[in-house]
Amino acid sequence: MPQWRHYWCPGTGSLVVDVAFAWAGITPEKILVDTDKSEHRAPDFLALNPVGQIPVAILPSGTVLTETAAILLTLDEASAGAGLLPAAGSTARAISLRWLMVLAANAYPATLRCYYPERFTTDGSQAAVAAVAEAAQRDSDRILGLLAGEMAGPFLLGDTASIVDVYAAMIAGWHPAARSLPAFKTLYRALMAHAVIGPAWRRHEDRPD
Ligand SMILES: N[C@@H](CCC(=O)N[C@@H](CS)C(=O)NCC(=O)O)C(=O)O
Repeated sequence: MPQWRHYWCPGTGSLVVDVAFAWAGITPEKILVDTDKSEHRAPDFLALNPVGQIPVAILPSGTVLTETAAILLTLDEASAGAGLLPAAGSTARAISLRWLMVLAANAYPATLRCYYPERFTTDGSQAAVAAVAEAAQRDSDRILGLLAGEMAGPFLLGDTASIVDVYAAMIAGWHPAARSLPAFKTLYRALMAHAVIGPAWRRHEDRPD
C-alpha cells in the first residue's frame, strides 16, 4: 500500500512535521537528508524540492508537498479528530491559523535570515552581512515576543495543545532570547509532558547511525 514519506533531518524544521505525523497516527517512511553533508543540494533532492529545503512530505498519492504549514494543514485533514488543530469553523481554529501563518510567513523567514545572512544582501562585506544578521535577530525576537504575549498558557489556547504550539516552541528554541521568555519555557515544559508530543519530540532528536 502506498505510504507517506518524510524527507527530514534532526534539529531542523522537520521536527514539527515528525511530531505531526506521530500525533496523526501516521508512520511515514523516513528519508534522512543530512544538511551537514549538503544532501539538500544533491540533484535527486532538488528534483523533489527545487528550493533545496526540508521538510518535504510525499503523500500516498505521490504528490510532493513542501512548506511546513501546508504539510501540517494536510496532516490535520488526513487525521480528522486527532486534534492537531481545533475543529474547522471554530474561533480557536481561526486563532491557531493566524499564528501558524505568522510563524510560516514571518518567524521562519526571519530565522533563515539569521542563519544565512549572506543570502540576503548583494554586499558581500562582513559589515553588511553582520547588519542583515543583526536586523534578522531583532525581527525574530520581536515576532516571537508578540507570540509569547498571546499565549494563554501553558499553550497558545490555554489547556489544549495544537500543532501550532510545537511549531512555535521549535522556532523559539532556535533563538536564545525567545526561548528564555517565561511563556516559552512554560510551553516547552508542557509540550515535553504531553503524552504524544514529548516522546515524538525526543525521538526526532535521536540522530540515526
Ligand atoms: N519555507 C520553508 C522553509 C524550510 C527551511 O528553511 N528549512 C531549512 C531547515 S530548518 C533548510 O532546509 N535550510 C537549508 C537551506 O536553506 O539551505 C518551510 O516553511 O518549510
